[in-house]
Amino acid sequence: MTYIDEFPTEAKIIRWHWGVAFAALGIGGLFGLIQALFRTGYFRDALPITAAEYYTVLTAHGVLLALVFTTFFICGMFVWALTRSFDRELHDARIVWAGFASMLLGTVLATVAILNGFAPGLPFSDSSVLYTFYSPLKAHPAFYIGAALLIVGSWVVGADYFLTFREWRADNPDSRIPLQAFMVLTTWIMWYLATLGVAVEVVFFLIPWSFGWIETVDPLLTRSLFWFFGHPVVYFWLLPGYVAWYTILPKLAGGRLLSDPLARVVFVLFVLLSTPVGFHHQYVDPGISEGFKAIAMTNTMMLLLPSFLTAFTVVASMEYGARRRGGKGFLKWLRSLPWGDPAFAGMALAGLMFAAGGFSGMINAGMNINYLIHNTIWVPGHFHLTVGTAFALTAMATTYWLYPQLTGKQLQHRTLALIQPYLWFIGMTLMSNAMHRGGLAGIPRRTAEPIPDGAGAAVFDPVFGTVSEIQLQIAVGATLLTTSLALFLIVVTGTWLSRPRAGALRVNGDIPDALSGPEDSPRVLDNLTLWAAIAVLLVAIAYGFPLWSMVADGLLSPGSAPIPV
Ligand code: CU1
Repeated sequence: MTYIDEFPTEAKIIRWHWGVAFAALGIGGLFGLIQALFRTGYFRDALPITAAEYYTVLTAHGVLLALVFTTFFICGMFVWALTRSFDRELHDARIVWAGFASMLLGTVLATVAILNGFAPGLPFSDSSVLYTFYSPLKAHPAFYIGAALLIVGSWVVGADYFLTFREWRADNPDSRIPLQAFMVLTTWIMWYLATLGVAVEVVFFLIPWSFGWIETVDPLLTRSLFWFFGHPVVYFWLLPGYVAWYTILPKLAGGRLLSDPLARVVFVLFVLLSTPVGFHHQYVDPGISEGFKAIAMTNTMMLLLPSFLTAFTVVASMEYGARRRGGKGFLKWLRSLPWGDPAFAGMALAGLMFAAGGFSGMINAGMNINYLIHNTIWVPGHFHLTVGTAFALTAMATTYWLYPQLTGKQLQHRTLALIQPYLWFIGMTLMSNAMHRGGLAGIPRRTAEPIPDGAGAAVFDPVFGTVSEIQLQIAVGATLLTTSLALFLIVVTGTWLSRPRAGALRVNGDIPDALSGPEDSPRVLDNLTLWAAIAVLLVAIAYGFPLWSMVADGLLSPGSAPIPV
């Protein structure tokens, strides 16, 4: 049975979520190309934007891709993972539709507010505050209300996940939570905890401030509340990628997941450690004690553990699949993997790039080495490997496999679908590598101006390459990435518009059991309340005192109390 036959309502819900996600992906991706060409100086004069509008384009790119595309894609994908693994319908589909409506309204409001930046004077203009929206940059209230509706909508969707879980639990009091459902629920526990920070920032400070109801806000406090959310949001992006790598990828490789218990441990570690780390984005902020920055650094480094466990488990599962397909040798088995399958190739290449992103992430997280790259183009170089590839490319690969099951249609333009992940891989290698090198040489992030050729030549050459070489690689990389994105959208649109084929050509959506199943792990792993409680406790330890010291001198005080030595 294909998913759509068994769960027609849910399949429709997912298609709508993904429709919005892919529209955001197309528009946001195009803005990315404009931005890359403008700031590297290629066709700068031919592009229809000014230096001021660069920040409108930058904000739209970040919001549409990092916040809108991700959230809609994930909310939809998790409906599939939950209902498939529970083998039951949603508790109440209307709840998810209500969440979807809220997210869509929020997206429209925020996008209009951002795009009005092209026409100063329109009622909603002046919202080029970037996707990291903290004070002192101030947007129109419509932007903040839009952001709030997007987040609240995702909470509502998640509520239905938990209601579905409760219903399933009542019918299966002694069963272990199926792995995919476990992953969905733990990710959402983390999401509820993480979004509290940004919700407080937006609802209590930024919205009243942008309406003029309060005159000042404390920039340090609102930044800290943003980054309370701003780090765990990267795991909100990453964990759905892990869901695909743990559950779909081993099957595509021709094998089975090596260990279900290890996968559970990984997700529990993310619940515990994702949030009490946000201060690693604020190493250069005054007003936060070094000790609390050091705690954040330690927790961040601990987060490497679940990612290393994932690398081990996923690669081992792929090797198992390759050997079952006849692969031999120490590394020769790699050749037996199905590199001609776009879904497999996309996920495997995304995983490979994520390893590189993990290494540059360690440098971001190191308290002293971070100073070298802070606010440089290294940082977007890093997160284009993580959210921009580990998540985005995995999402596209997942679509190649899952979309036919949601529509009863056959994937169209298979050749284009196969070229797409490789093109993404090449484009991202060029762009991200050049951004990392440029950042090391001191090129700042968030600037509209290209670096003049020859500037700081002594710093660049020969270690980092010349400025013009770095800018060229960024421009070529961004062009290849946008081409790859266009291929993806052609494949999906072509599939969407094609006629359904009865029976035959359908994808087998079953997911084989793990080699080592849940029965090999202690039951306490499934105690979601316990892990949520410990996570809250860790957040209280990491954030309680610093946040208290920020509000002790007055909630809206723009200054910060000096730290006693
Ligand atoms: Cu972070």
